[in-house]
Amino acid sequence: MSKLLEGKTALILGVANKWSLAYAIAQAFRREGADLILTYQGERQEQSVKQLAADLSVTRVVPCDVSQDAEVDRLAEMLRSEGDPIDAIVHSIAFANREDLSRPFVQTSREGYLLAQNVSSYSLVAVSRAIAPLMSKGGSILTLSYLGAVRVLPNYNVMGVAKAALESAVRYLAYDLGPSNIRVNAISAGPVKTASARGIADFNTILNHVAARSPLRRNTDPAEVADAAVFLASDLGRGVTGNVLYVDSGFQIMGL
Ligand code: IMJ
Repeated sequence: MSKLLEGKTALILGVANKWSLAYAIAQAFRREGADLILTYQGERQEQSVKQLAADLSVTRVVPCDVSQDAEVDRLAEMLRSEGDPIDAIVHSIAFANREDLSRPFVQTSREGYLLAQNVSSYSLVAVSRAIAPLMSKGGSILTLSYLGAVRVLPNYNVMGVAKAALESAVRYLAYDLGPSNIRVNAISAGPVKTASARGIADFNTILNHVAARSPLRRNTDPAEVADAAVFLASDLGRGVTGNVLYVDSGFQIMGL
């Protein structure tokens, strides 16, 4: 079978290290023949993301702090000047203050709430608005969510509210961009031990719980998330927009 993303160019935001879901997605997109552009946030990540890009034979690596409109605009301008249409965007970015992921949610400050919304939810709107004009052949925008958007998961707190807004933004963006044949979806991944899970209280307990109770009786492998991302970015996903696809060993269907 021919490669699913041959001839397509994808922008991937959120590769931080080799455990990142965005990195697994980048690997799968390369396997399927896509050209990639990776972004990183700040100088602290520059060298490590450039090394990962080299490992993927990706030459285009651009800084972009998605909380800064000017940086999002600069990214779009750079892509526009290269002239290549963009076919896919993968948004795999979230941030909340660490204290807000451990104290009771009711104690969330206005500042902490807005920070989580800004980086984890509004950034999808900002990136979509800036890059959609470059998706001249239509395209696929994908973001990453988590079950905490729709259920209460202890400690997920302000991130759950941000992911709820993110999933709603997926639907409104899908409606707005549908006439341009740009599809917008989320993958809600089961828990994976990435840098985003580091230091989260009882994370191993959560992994063990999912492995014991989910229909597939195991945890989510980043490669499974990545293959679903390939589907959504490819022509195979052409009828799917505004959706949240659970790639979670089936855990989400369980009551008790
Ligand atoms: C995060 C917090 C609490 C429970 C959690 C998570 N579970 C999972 C995560 C069960 C799977 C990871 N996740 C889905 C996230 O969206 C994490 C976001 C995040 C993580 C951190 C840690 C370091 C920090 N800020 C963060 N902001 C967002 O300082």
